[in-house]
Amino acid sequence: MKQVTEVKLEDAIASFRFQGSLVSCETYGSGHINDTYLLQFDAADRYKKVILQRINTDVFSNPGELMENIQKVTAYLRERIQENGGDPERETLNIIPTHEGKAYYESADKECWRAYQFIRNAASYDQVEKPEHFYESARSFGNFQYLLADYPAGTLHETIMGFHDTKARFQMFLKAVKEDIMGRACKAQDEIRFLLERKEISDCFSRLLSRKEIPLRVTHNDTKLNNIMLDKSTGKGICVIDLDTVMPGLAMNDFGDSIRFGASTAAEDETDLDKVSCSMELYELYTRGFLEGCRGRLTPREVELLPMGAKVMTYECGLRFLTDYLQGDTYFKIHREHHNLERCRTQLTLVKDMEEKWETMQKIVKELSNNLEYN
Ligand code: ADP
Ligand code: GN1
Ligand code: MG
Repeated sequence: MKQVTEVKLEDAIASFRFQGSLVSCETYGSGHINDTYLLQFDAADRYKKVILQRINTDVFSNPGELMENIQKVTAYLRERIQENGGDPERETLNIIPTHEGKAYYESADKECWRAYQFIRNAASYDQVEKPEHFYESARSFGNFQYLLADYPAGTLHETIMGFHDTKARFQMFLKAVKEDIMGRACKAQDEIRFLLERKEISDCFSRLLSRKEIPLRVTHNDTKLNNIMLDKSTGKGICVIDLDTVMPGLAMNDFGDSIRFGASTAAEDETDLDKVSCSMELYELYTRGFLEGCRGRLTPREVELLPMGAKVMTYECGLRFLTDYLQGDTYFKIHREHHNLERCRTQLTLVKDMEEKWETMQKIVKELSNNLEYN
């Protein structure tokens, strides 16, 4: 992606129906994909703070379809939230239109921008600071499944083809190793071997899908802890954000991606691997919250496969970080030279740890699902 210049930013800001005059504009958040800005206006109205994002069009090649998905899903969520007596201004994303009434702005040089109302008095976390936060994120992601359970998944666009097709990701990884365009494969021999030895993890869900043992649902597909806003006063999960990857997917992957990120005892890019493990306390807490949030909408087979979702998503993320490292860091934003290799290493450490804790992980899901009144 090209750099955002001040001129581009000003042009984007001038294109939306913001009210008041701009007081400040700063880069915001720690996402790996889009460029996010927090804007402040001095108007005494509800758009006082605004989130402005440049959509990464290298990653999302069809921003029109992407925003159509987000418009449809947020409109649907708005109705469900209202029916349940909630506050749609805080409990789902609210798009601020352009002056022309469009959901996003496309500049002359084809850069795409969108804006959301800022969710007040809420925070997102890059790591679990309090276990309750993780539990709350689980309830919110589970509730997201619950609210969207009857949404016709086939009507949504696939914003990234084969996003969680782990089998296809494995093939891309093999290609990257073979081509080794940066000459970096020699630095990642152990990691490459680790992934090759566990190829069967990459096949698991595609096999079950083809046998129709598991359903395709509307899923979030990027269920990192920092994609949930928690109320600063009550600590309650209020809103699921970062809806770019909402599309047909697997419930186990939504569960699994949260575990991969949030149940880890260390940051995704921790370099001291002794600090990295999958906390069974956090895993149990998340499982409880997720099952409660889903309120019985998962099939018994899906519930049984939740631990597998954690392993698959962690393995897949390791594959993706390493593939990007081998291909010259063109996908994930990096902040130091071997960042993607370091990220890959934490993921593989987690996979190994999950293998060692496998029986416990299965037991926890079994016991909680037997005990919960919904399952
Ligand atoms: P990315 O795809 O790069 O991860 P996100 O959409 O997750 O981008 O946004 C990055 C961060 O910006 C989030 O983690 C969150 O802290 C903040 N953020 C995003 N949308 C909102 C919003 N509507 N209100 C308040 N904060 C937001
Ligand atoms: C990216 O955008 P962000 O930072 O929430 C990525 C996820 C990865 C994650 C790893 C669209 O998420 O798939 O799991 O980084 N999003 C996309 O941290 O590729
Ligand atoms: Mg995000």
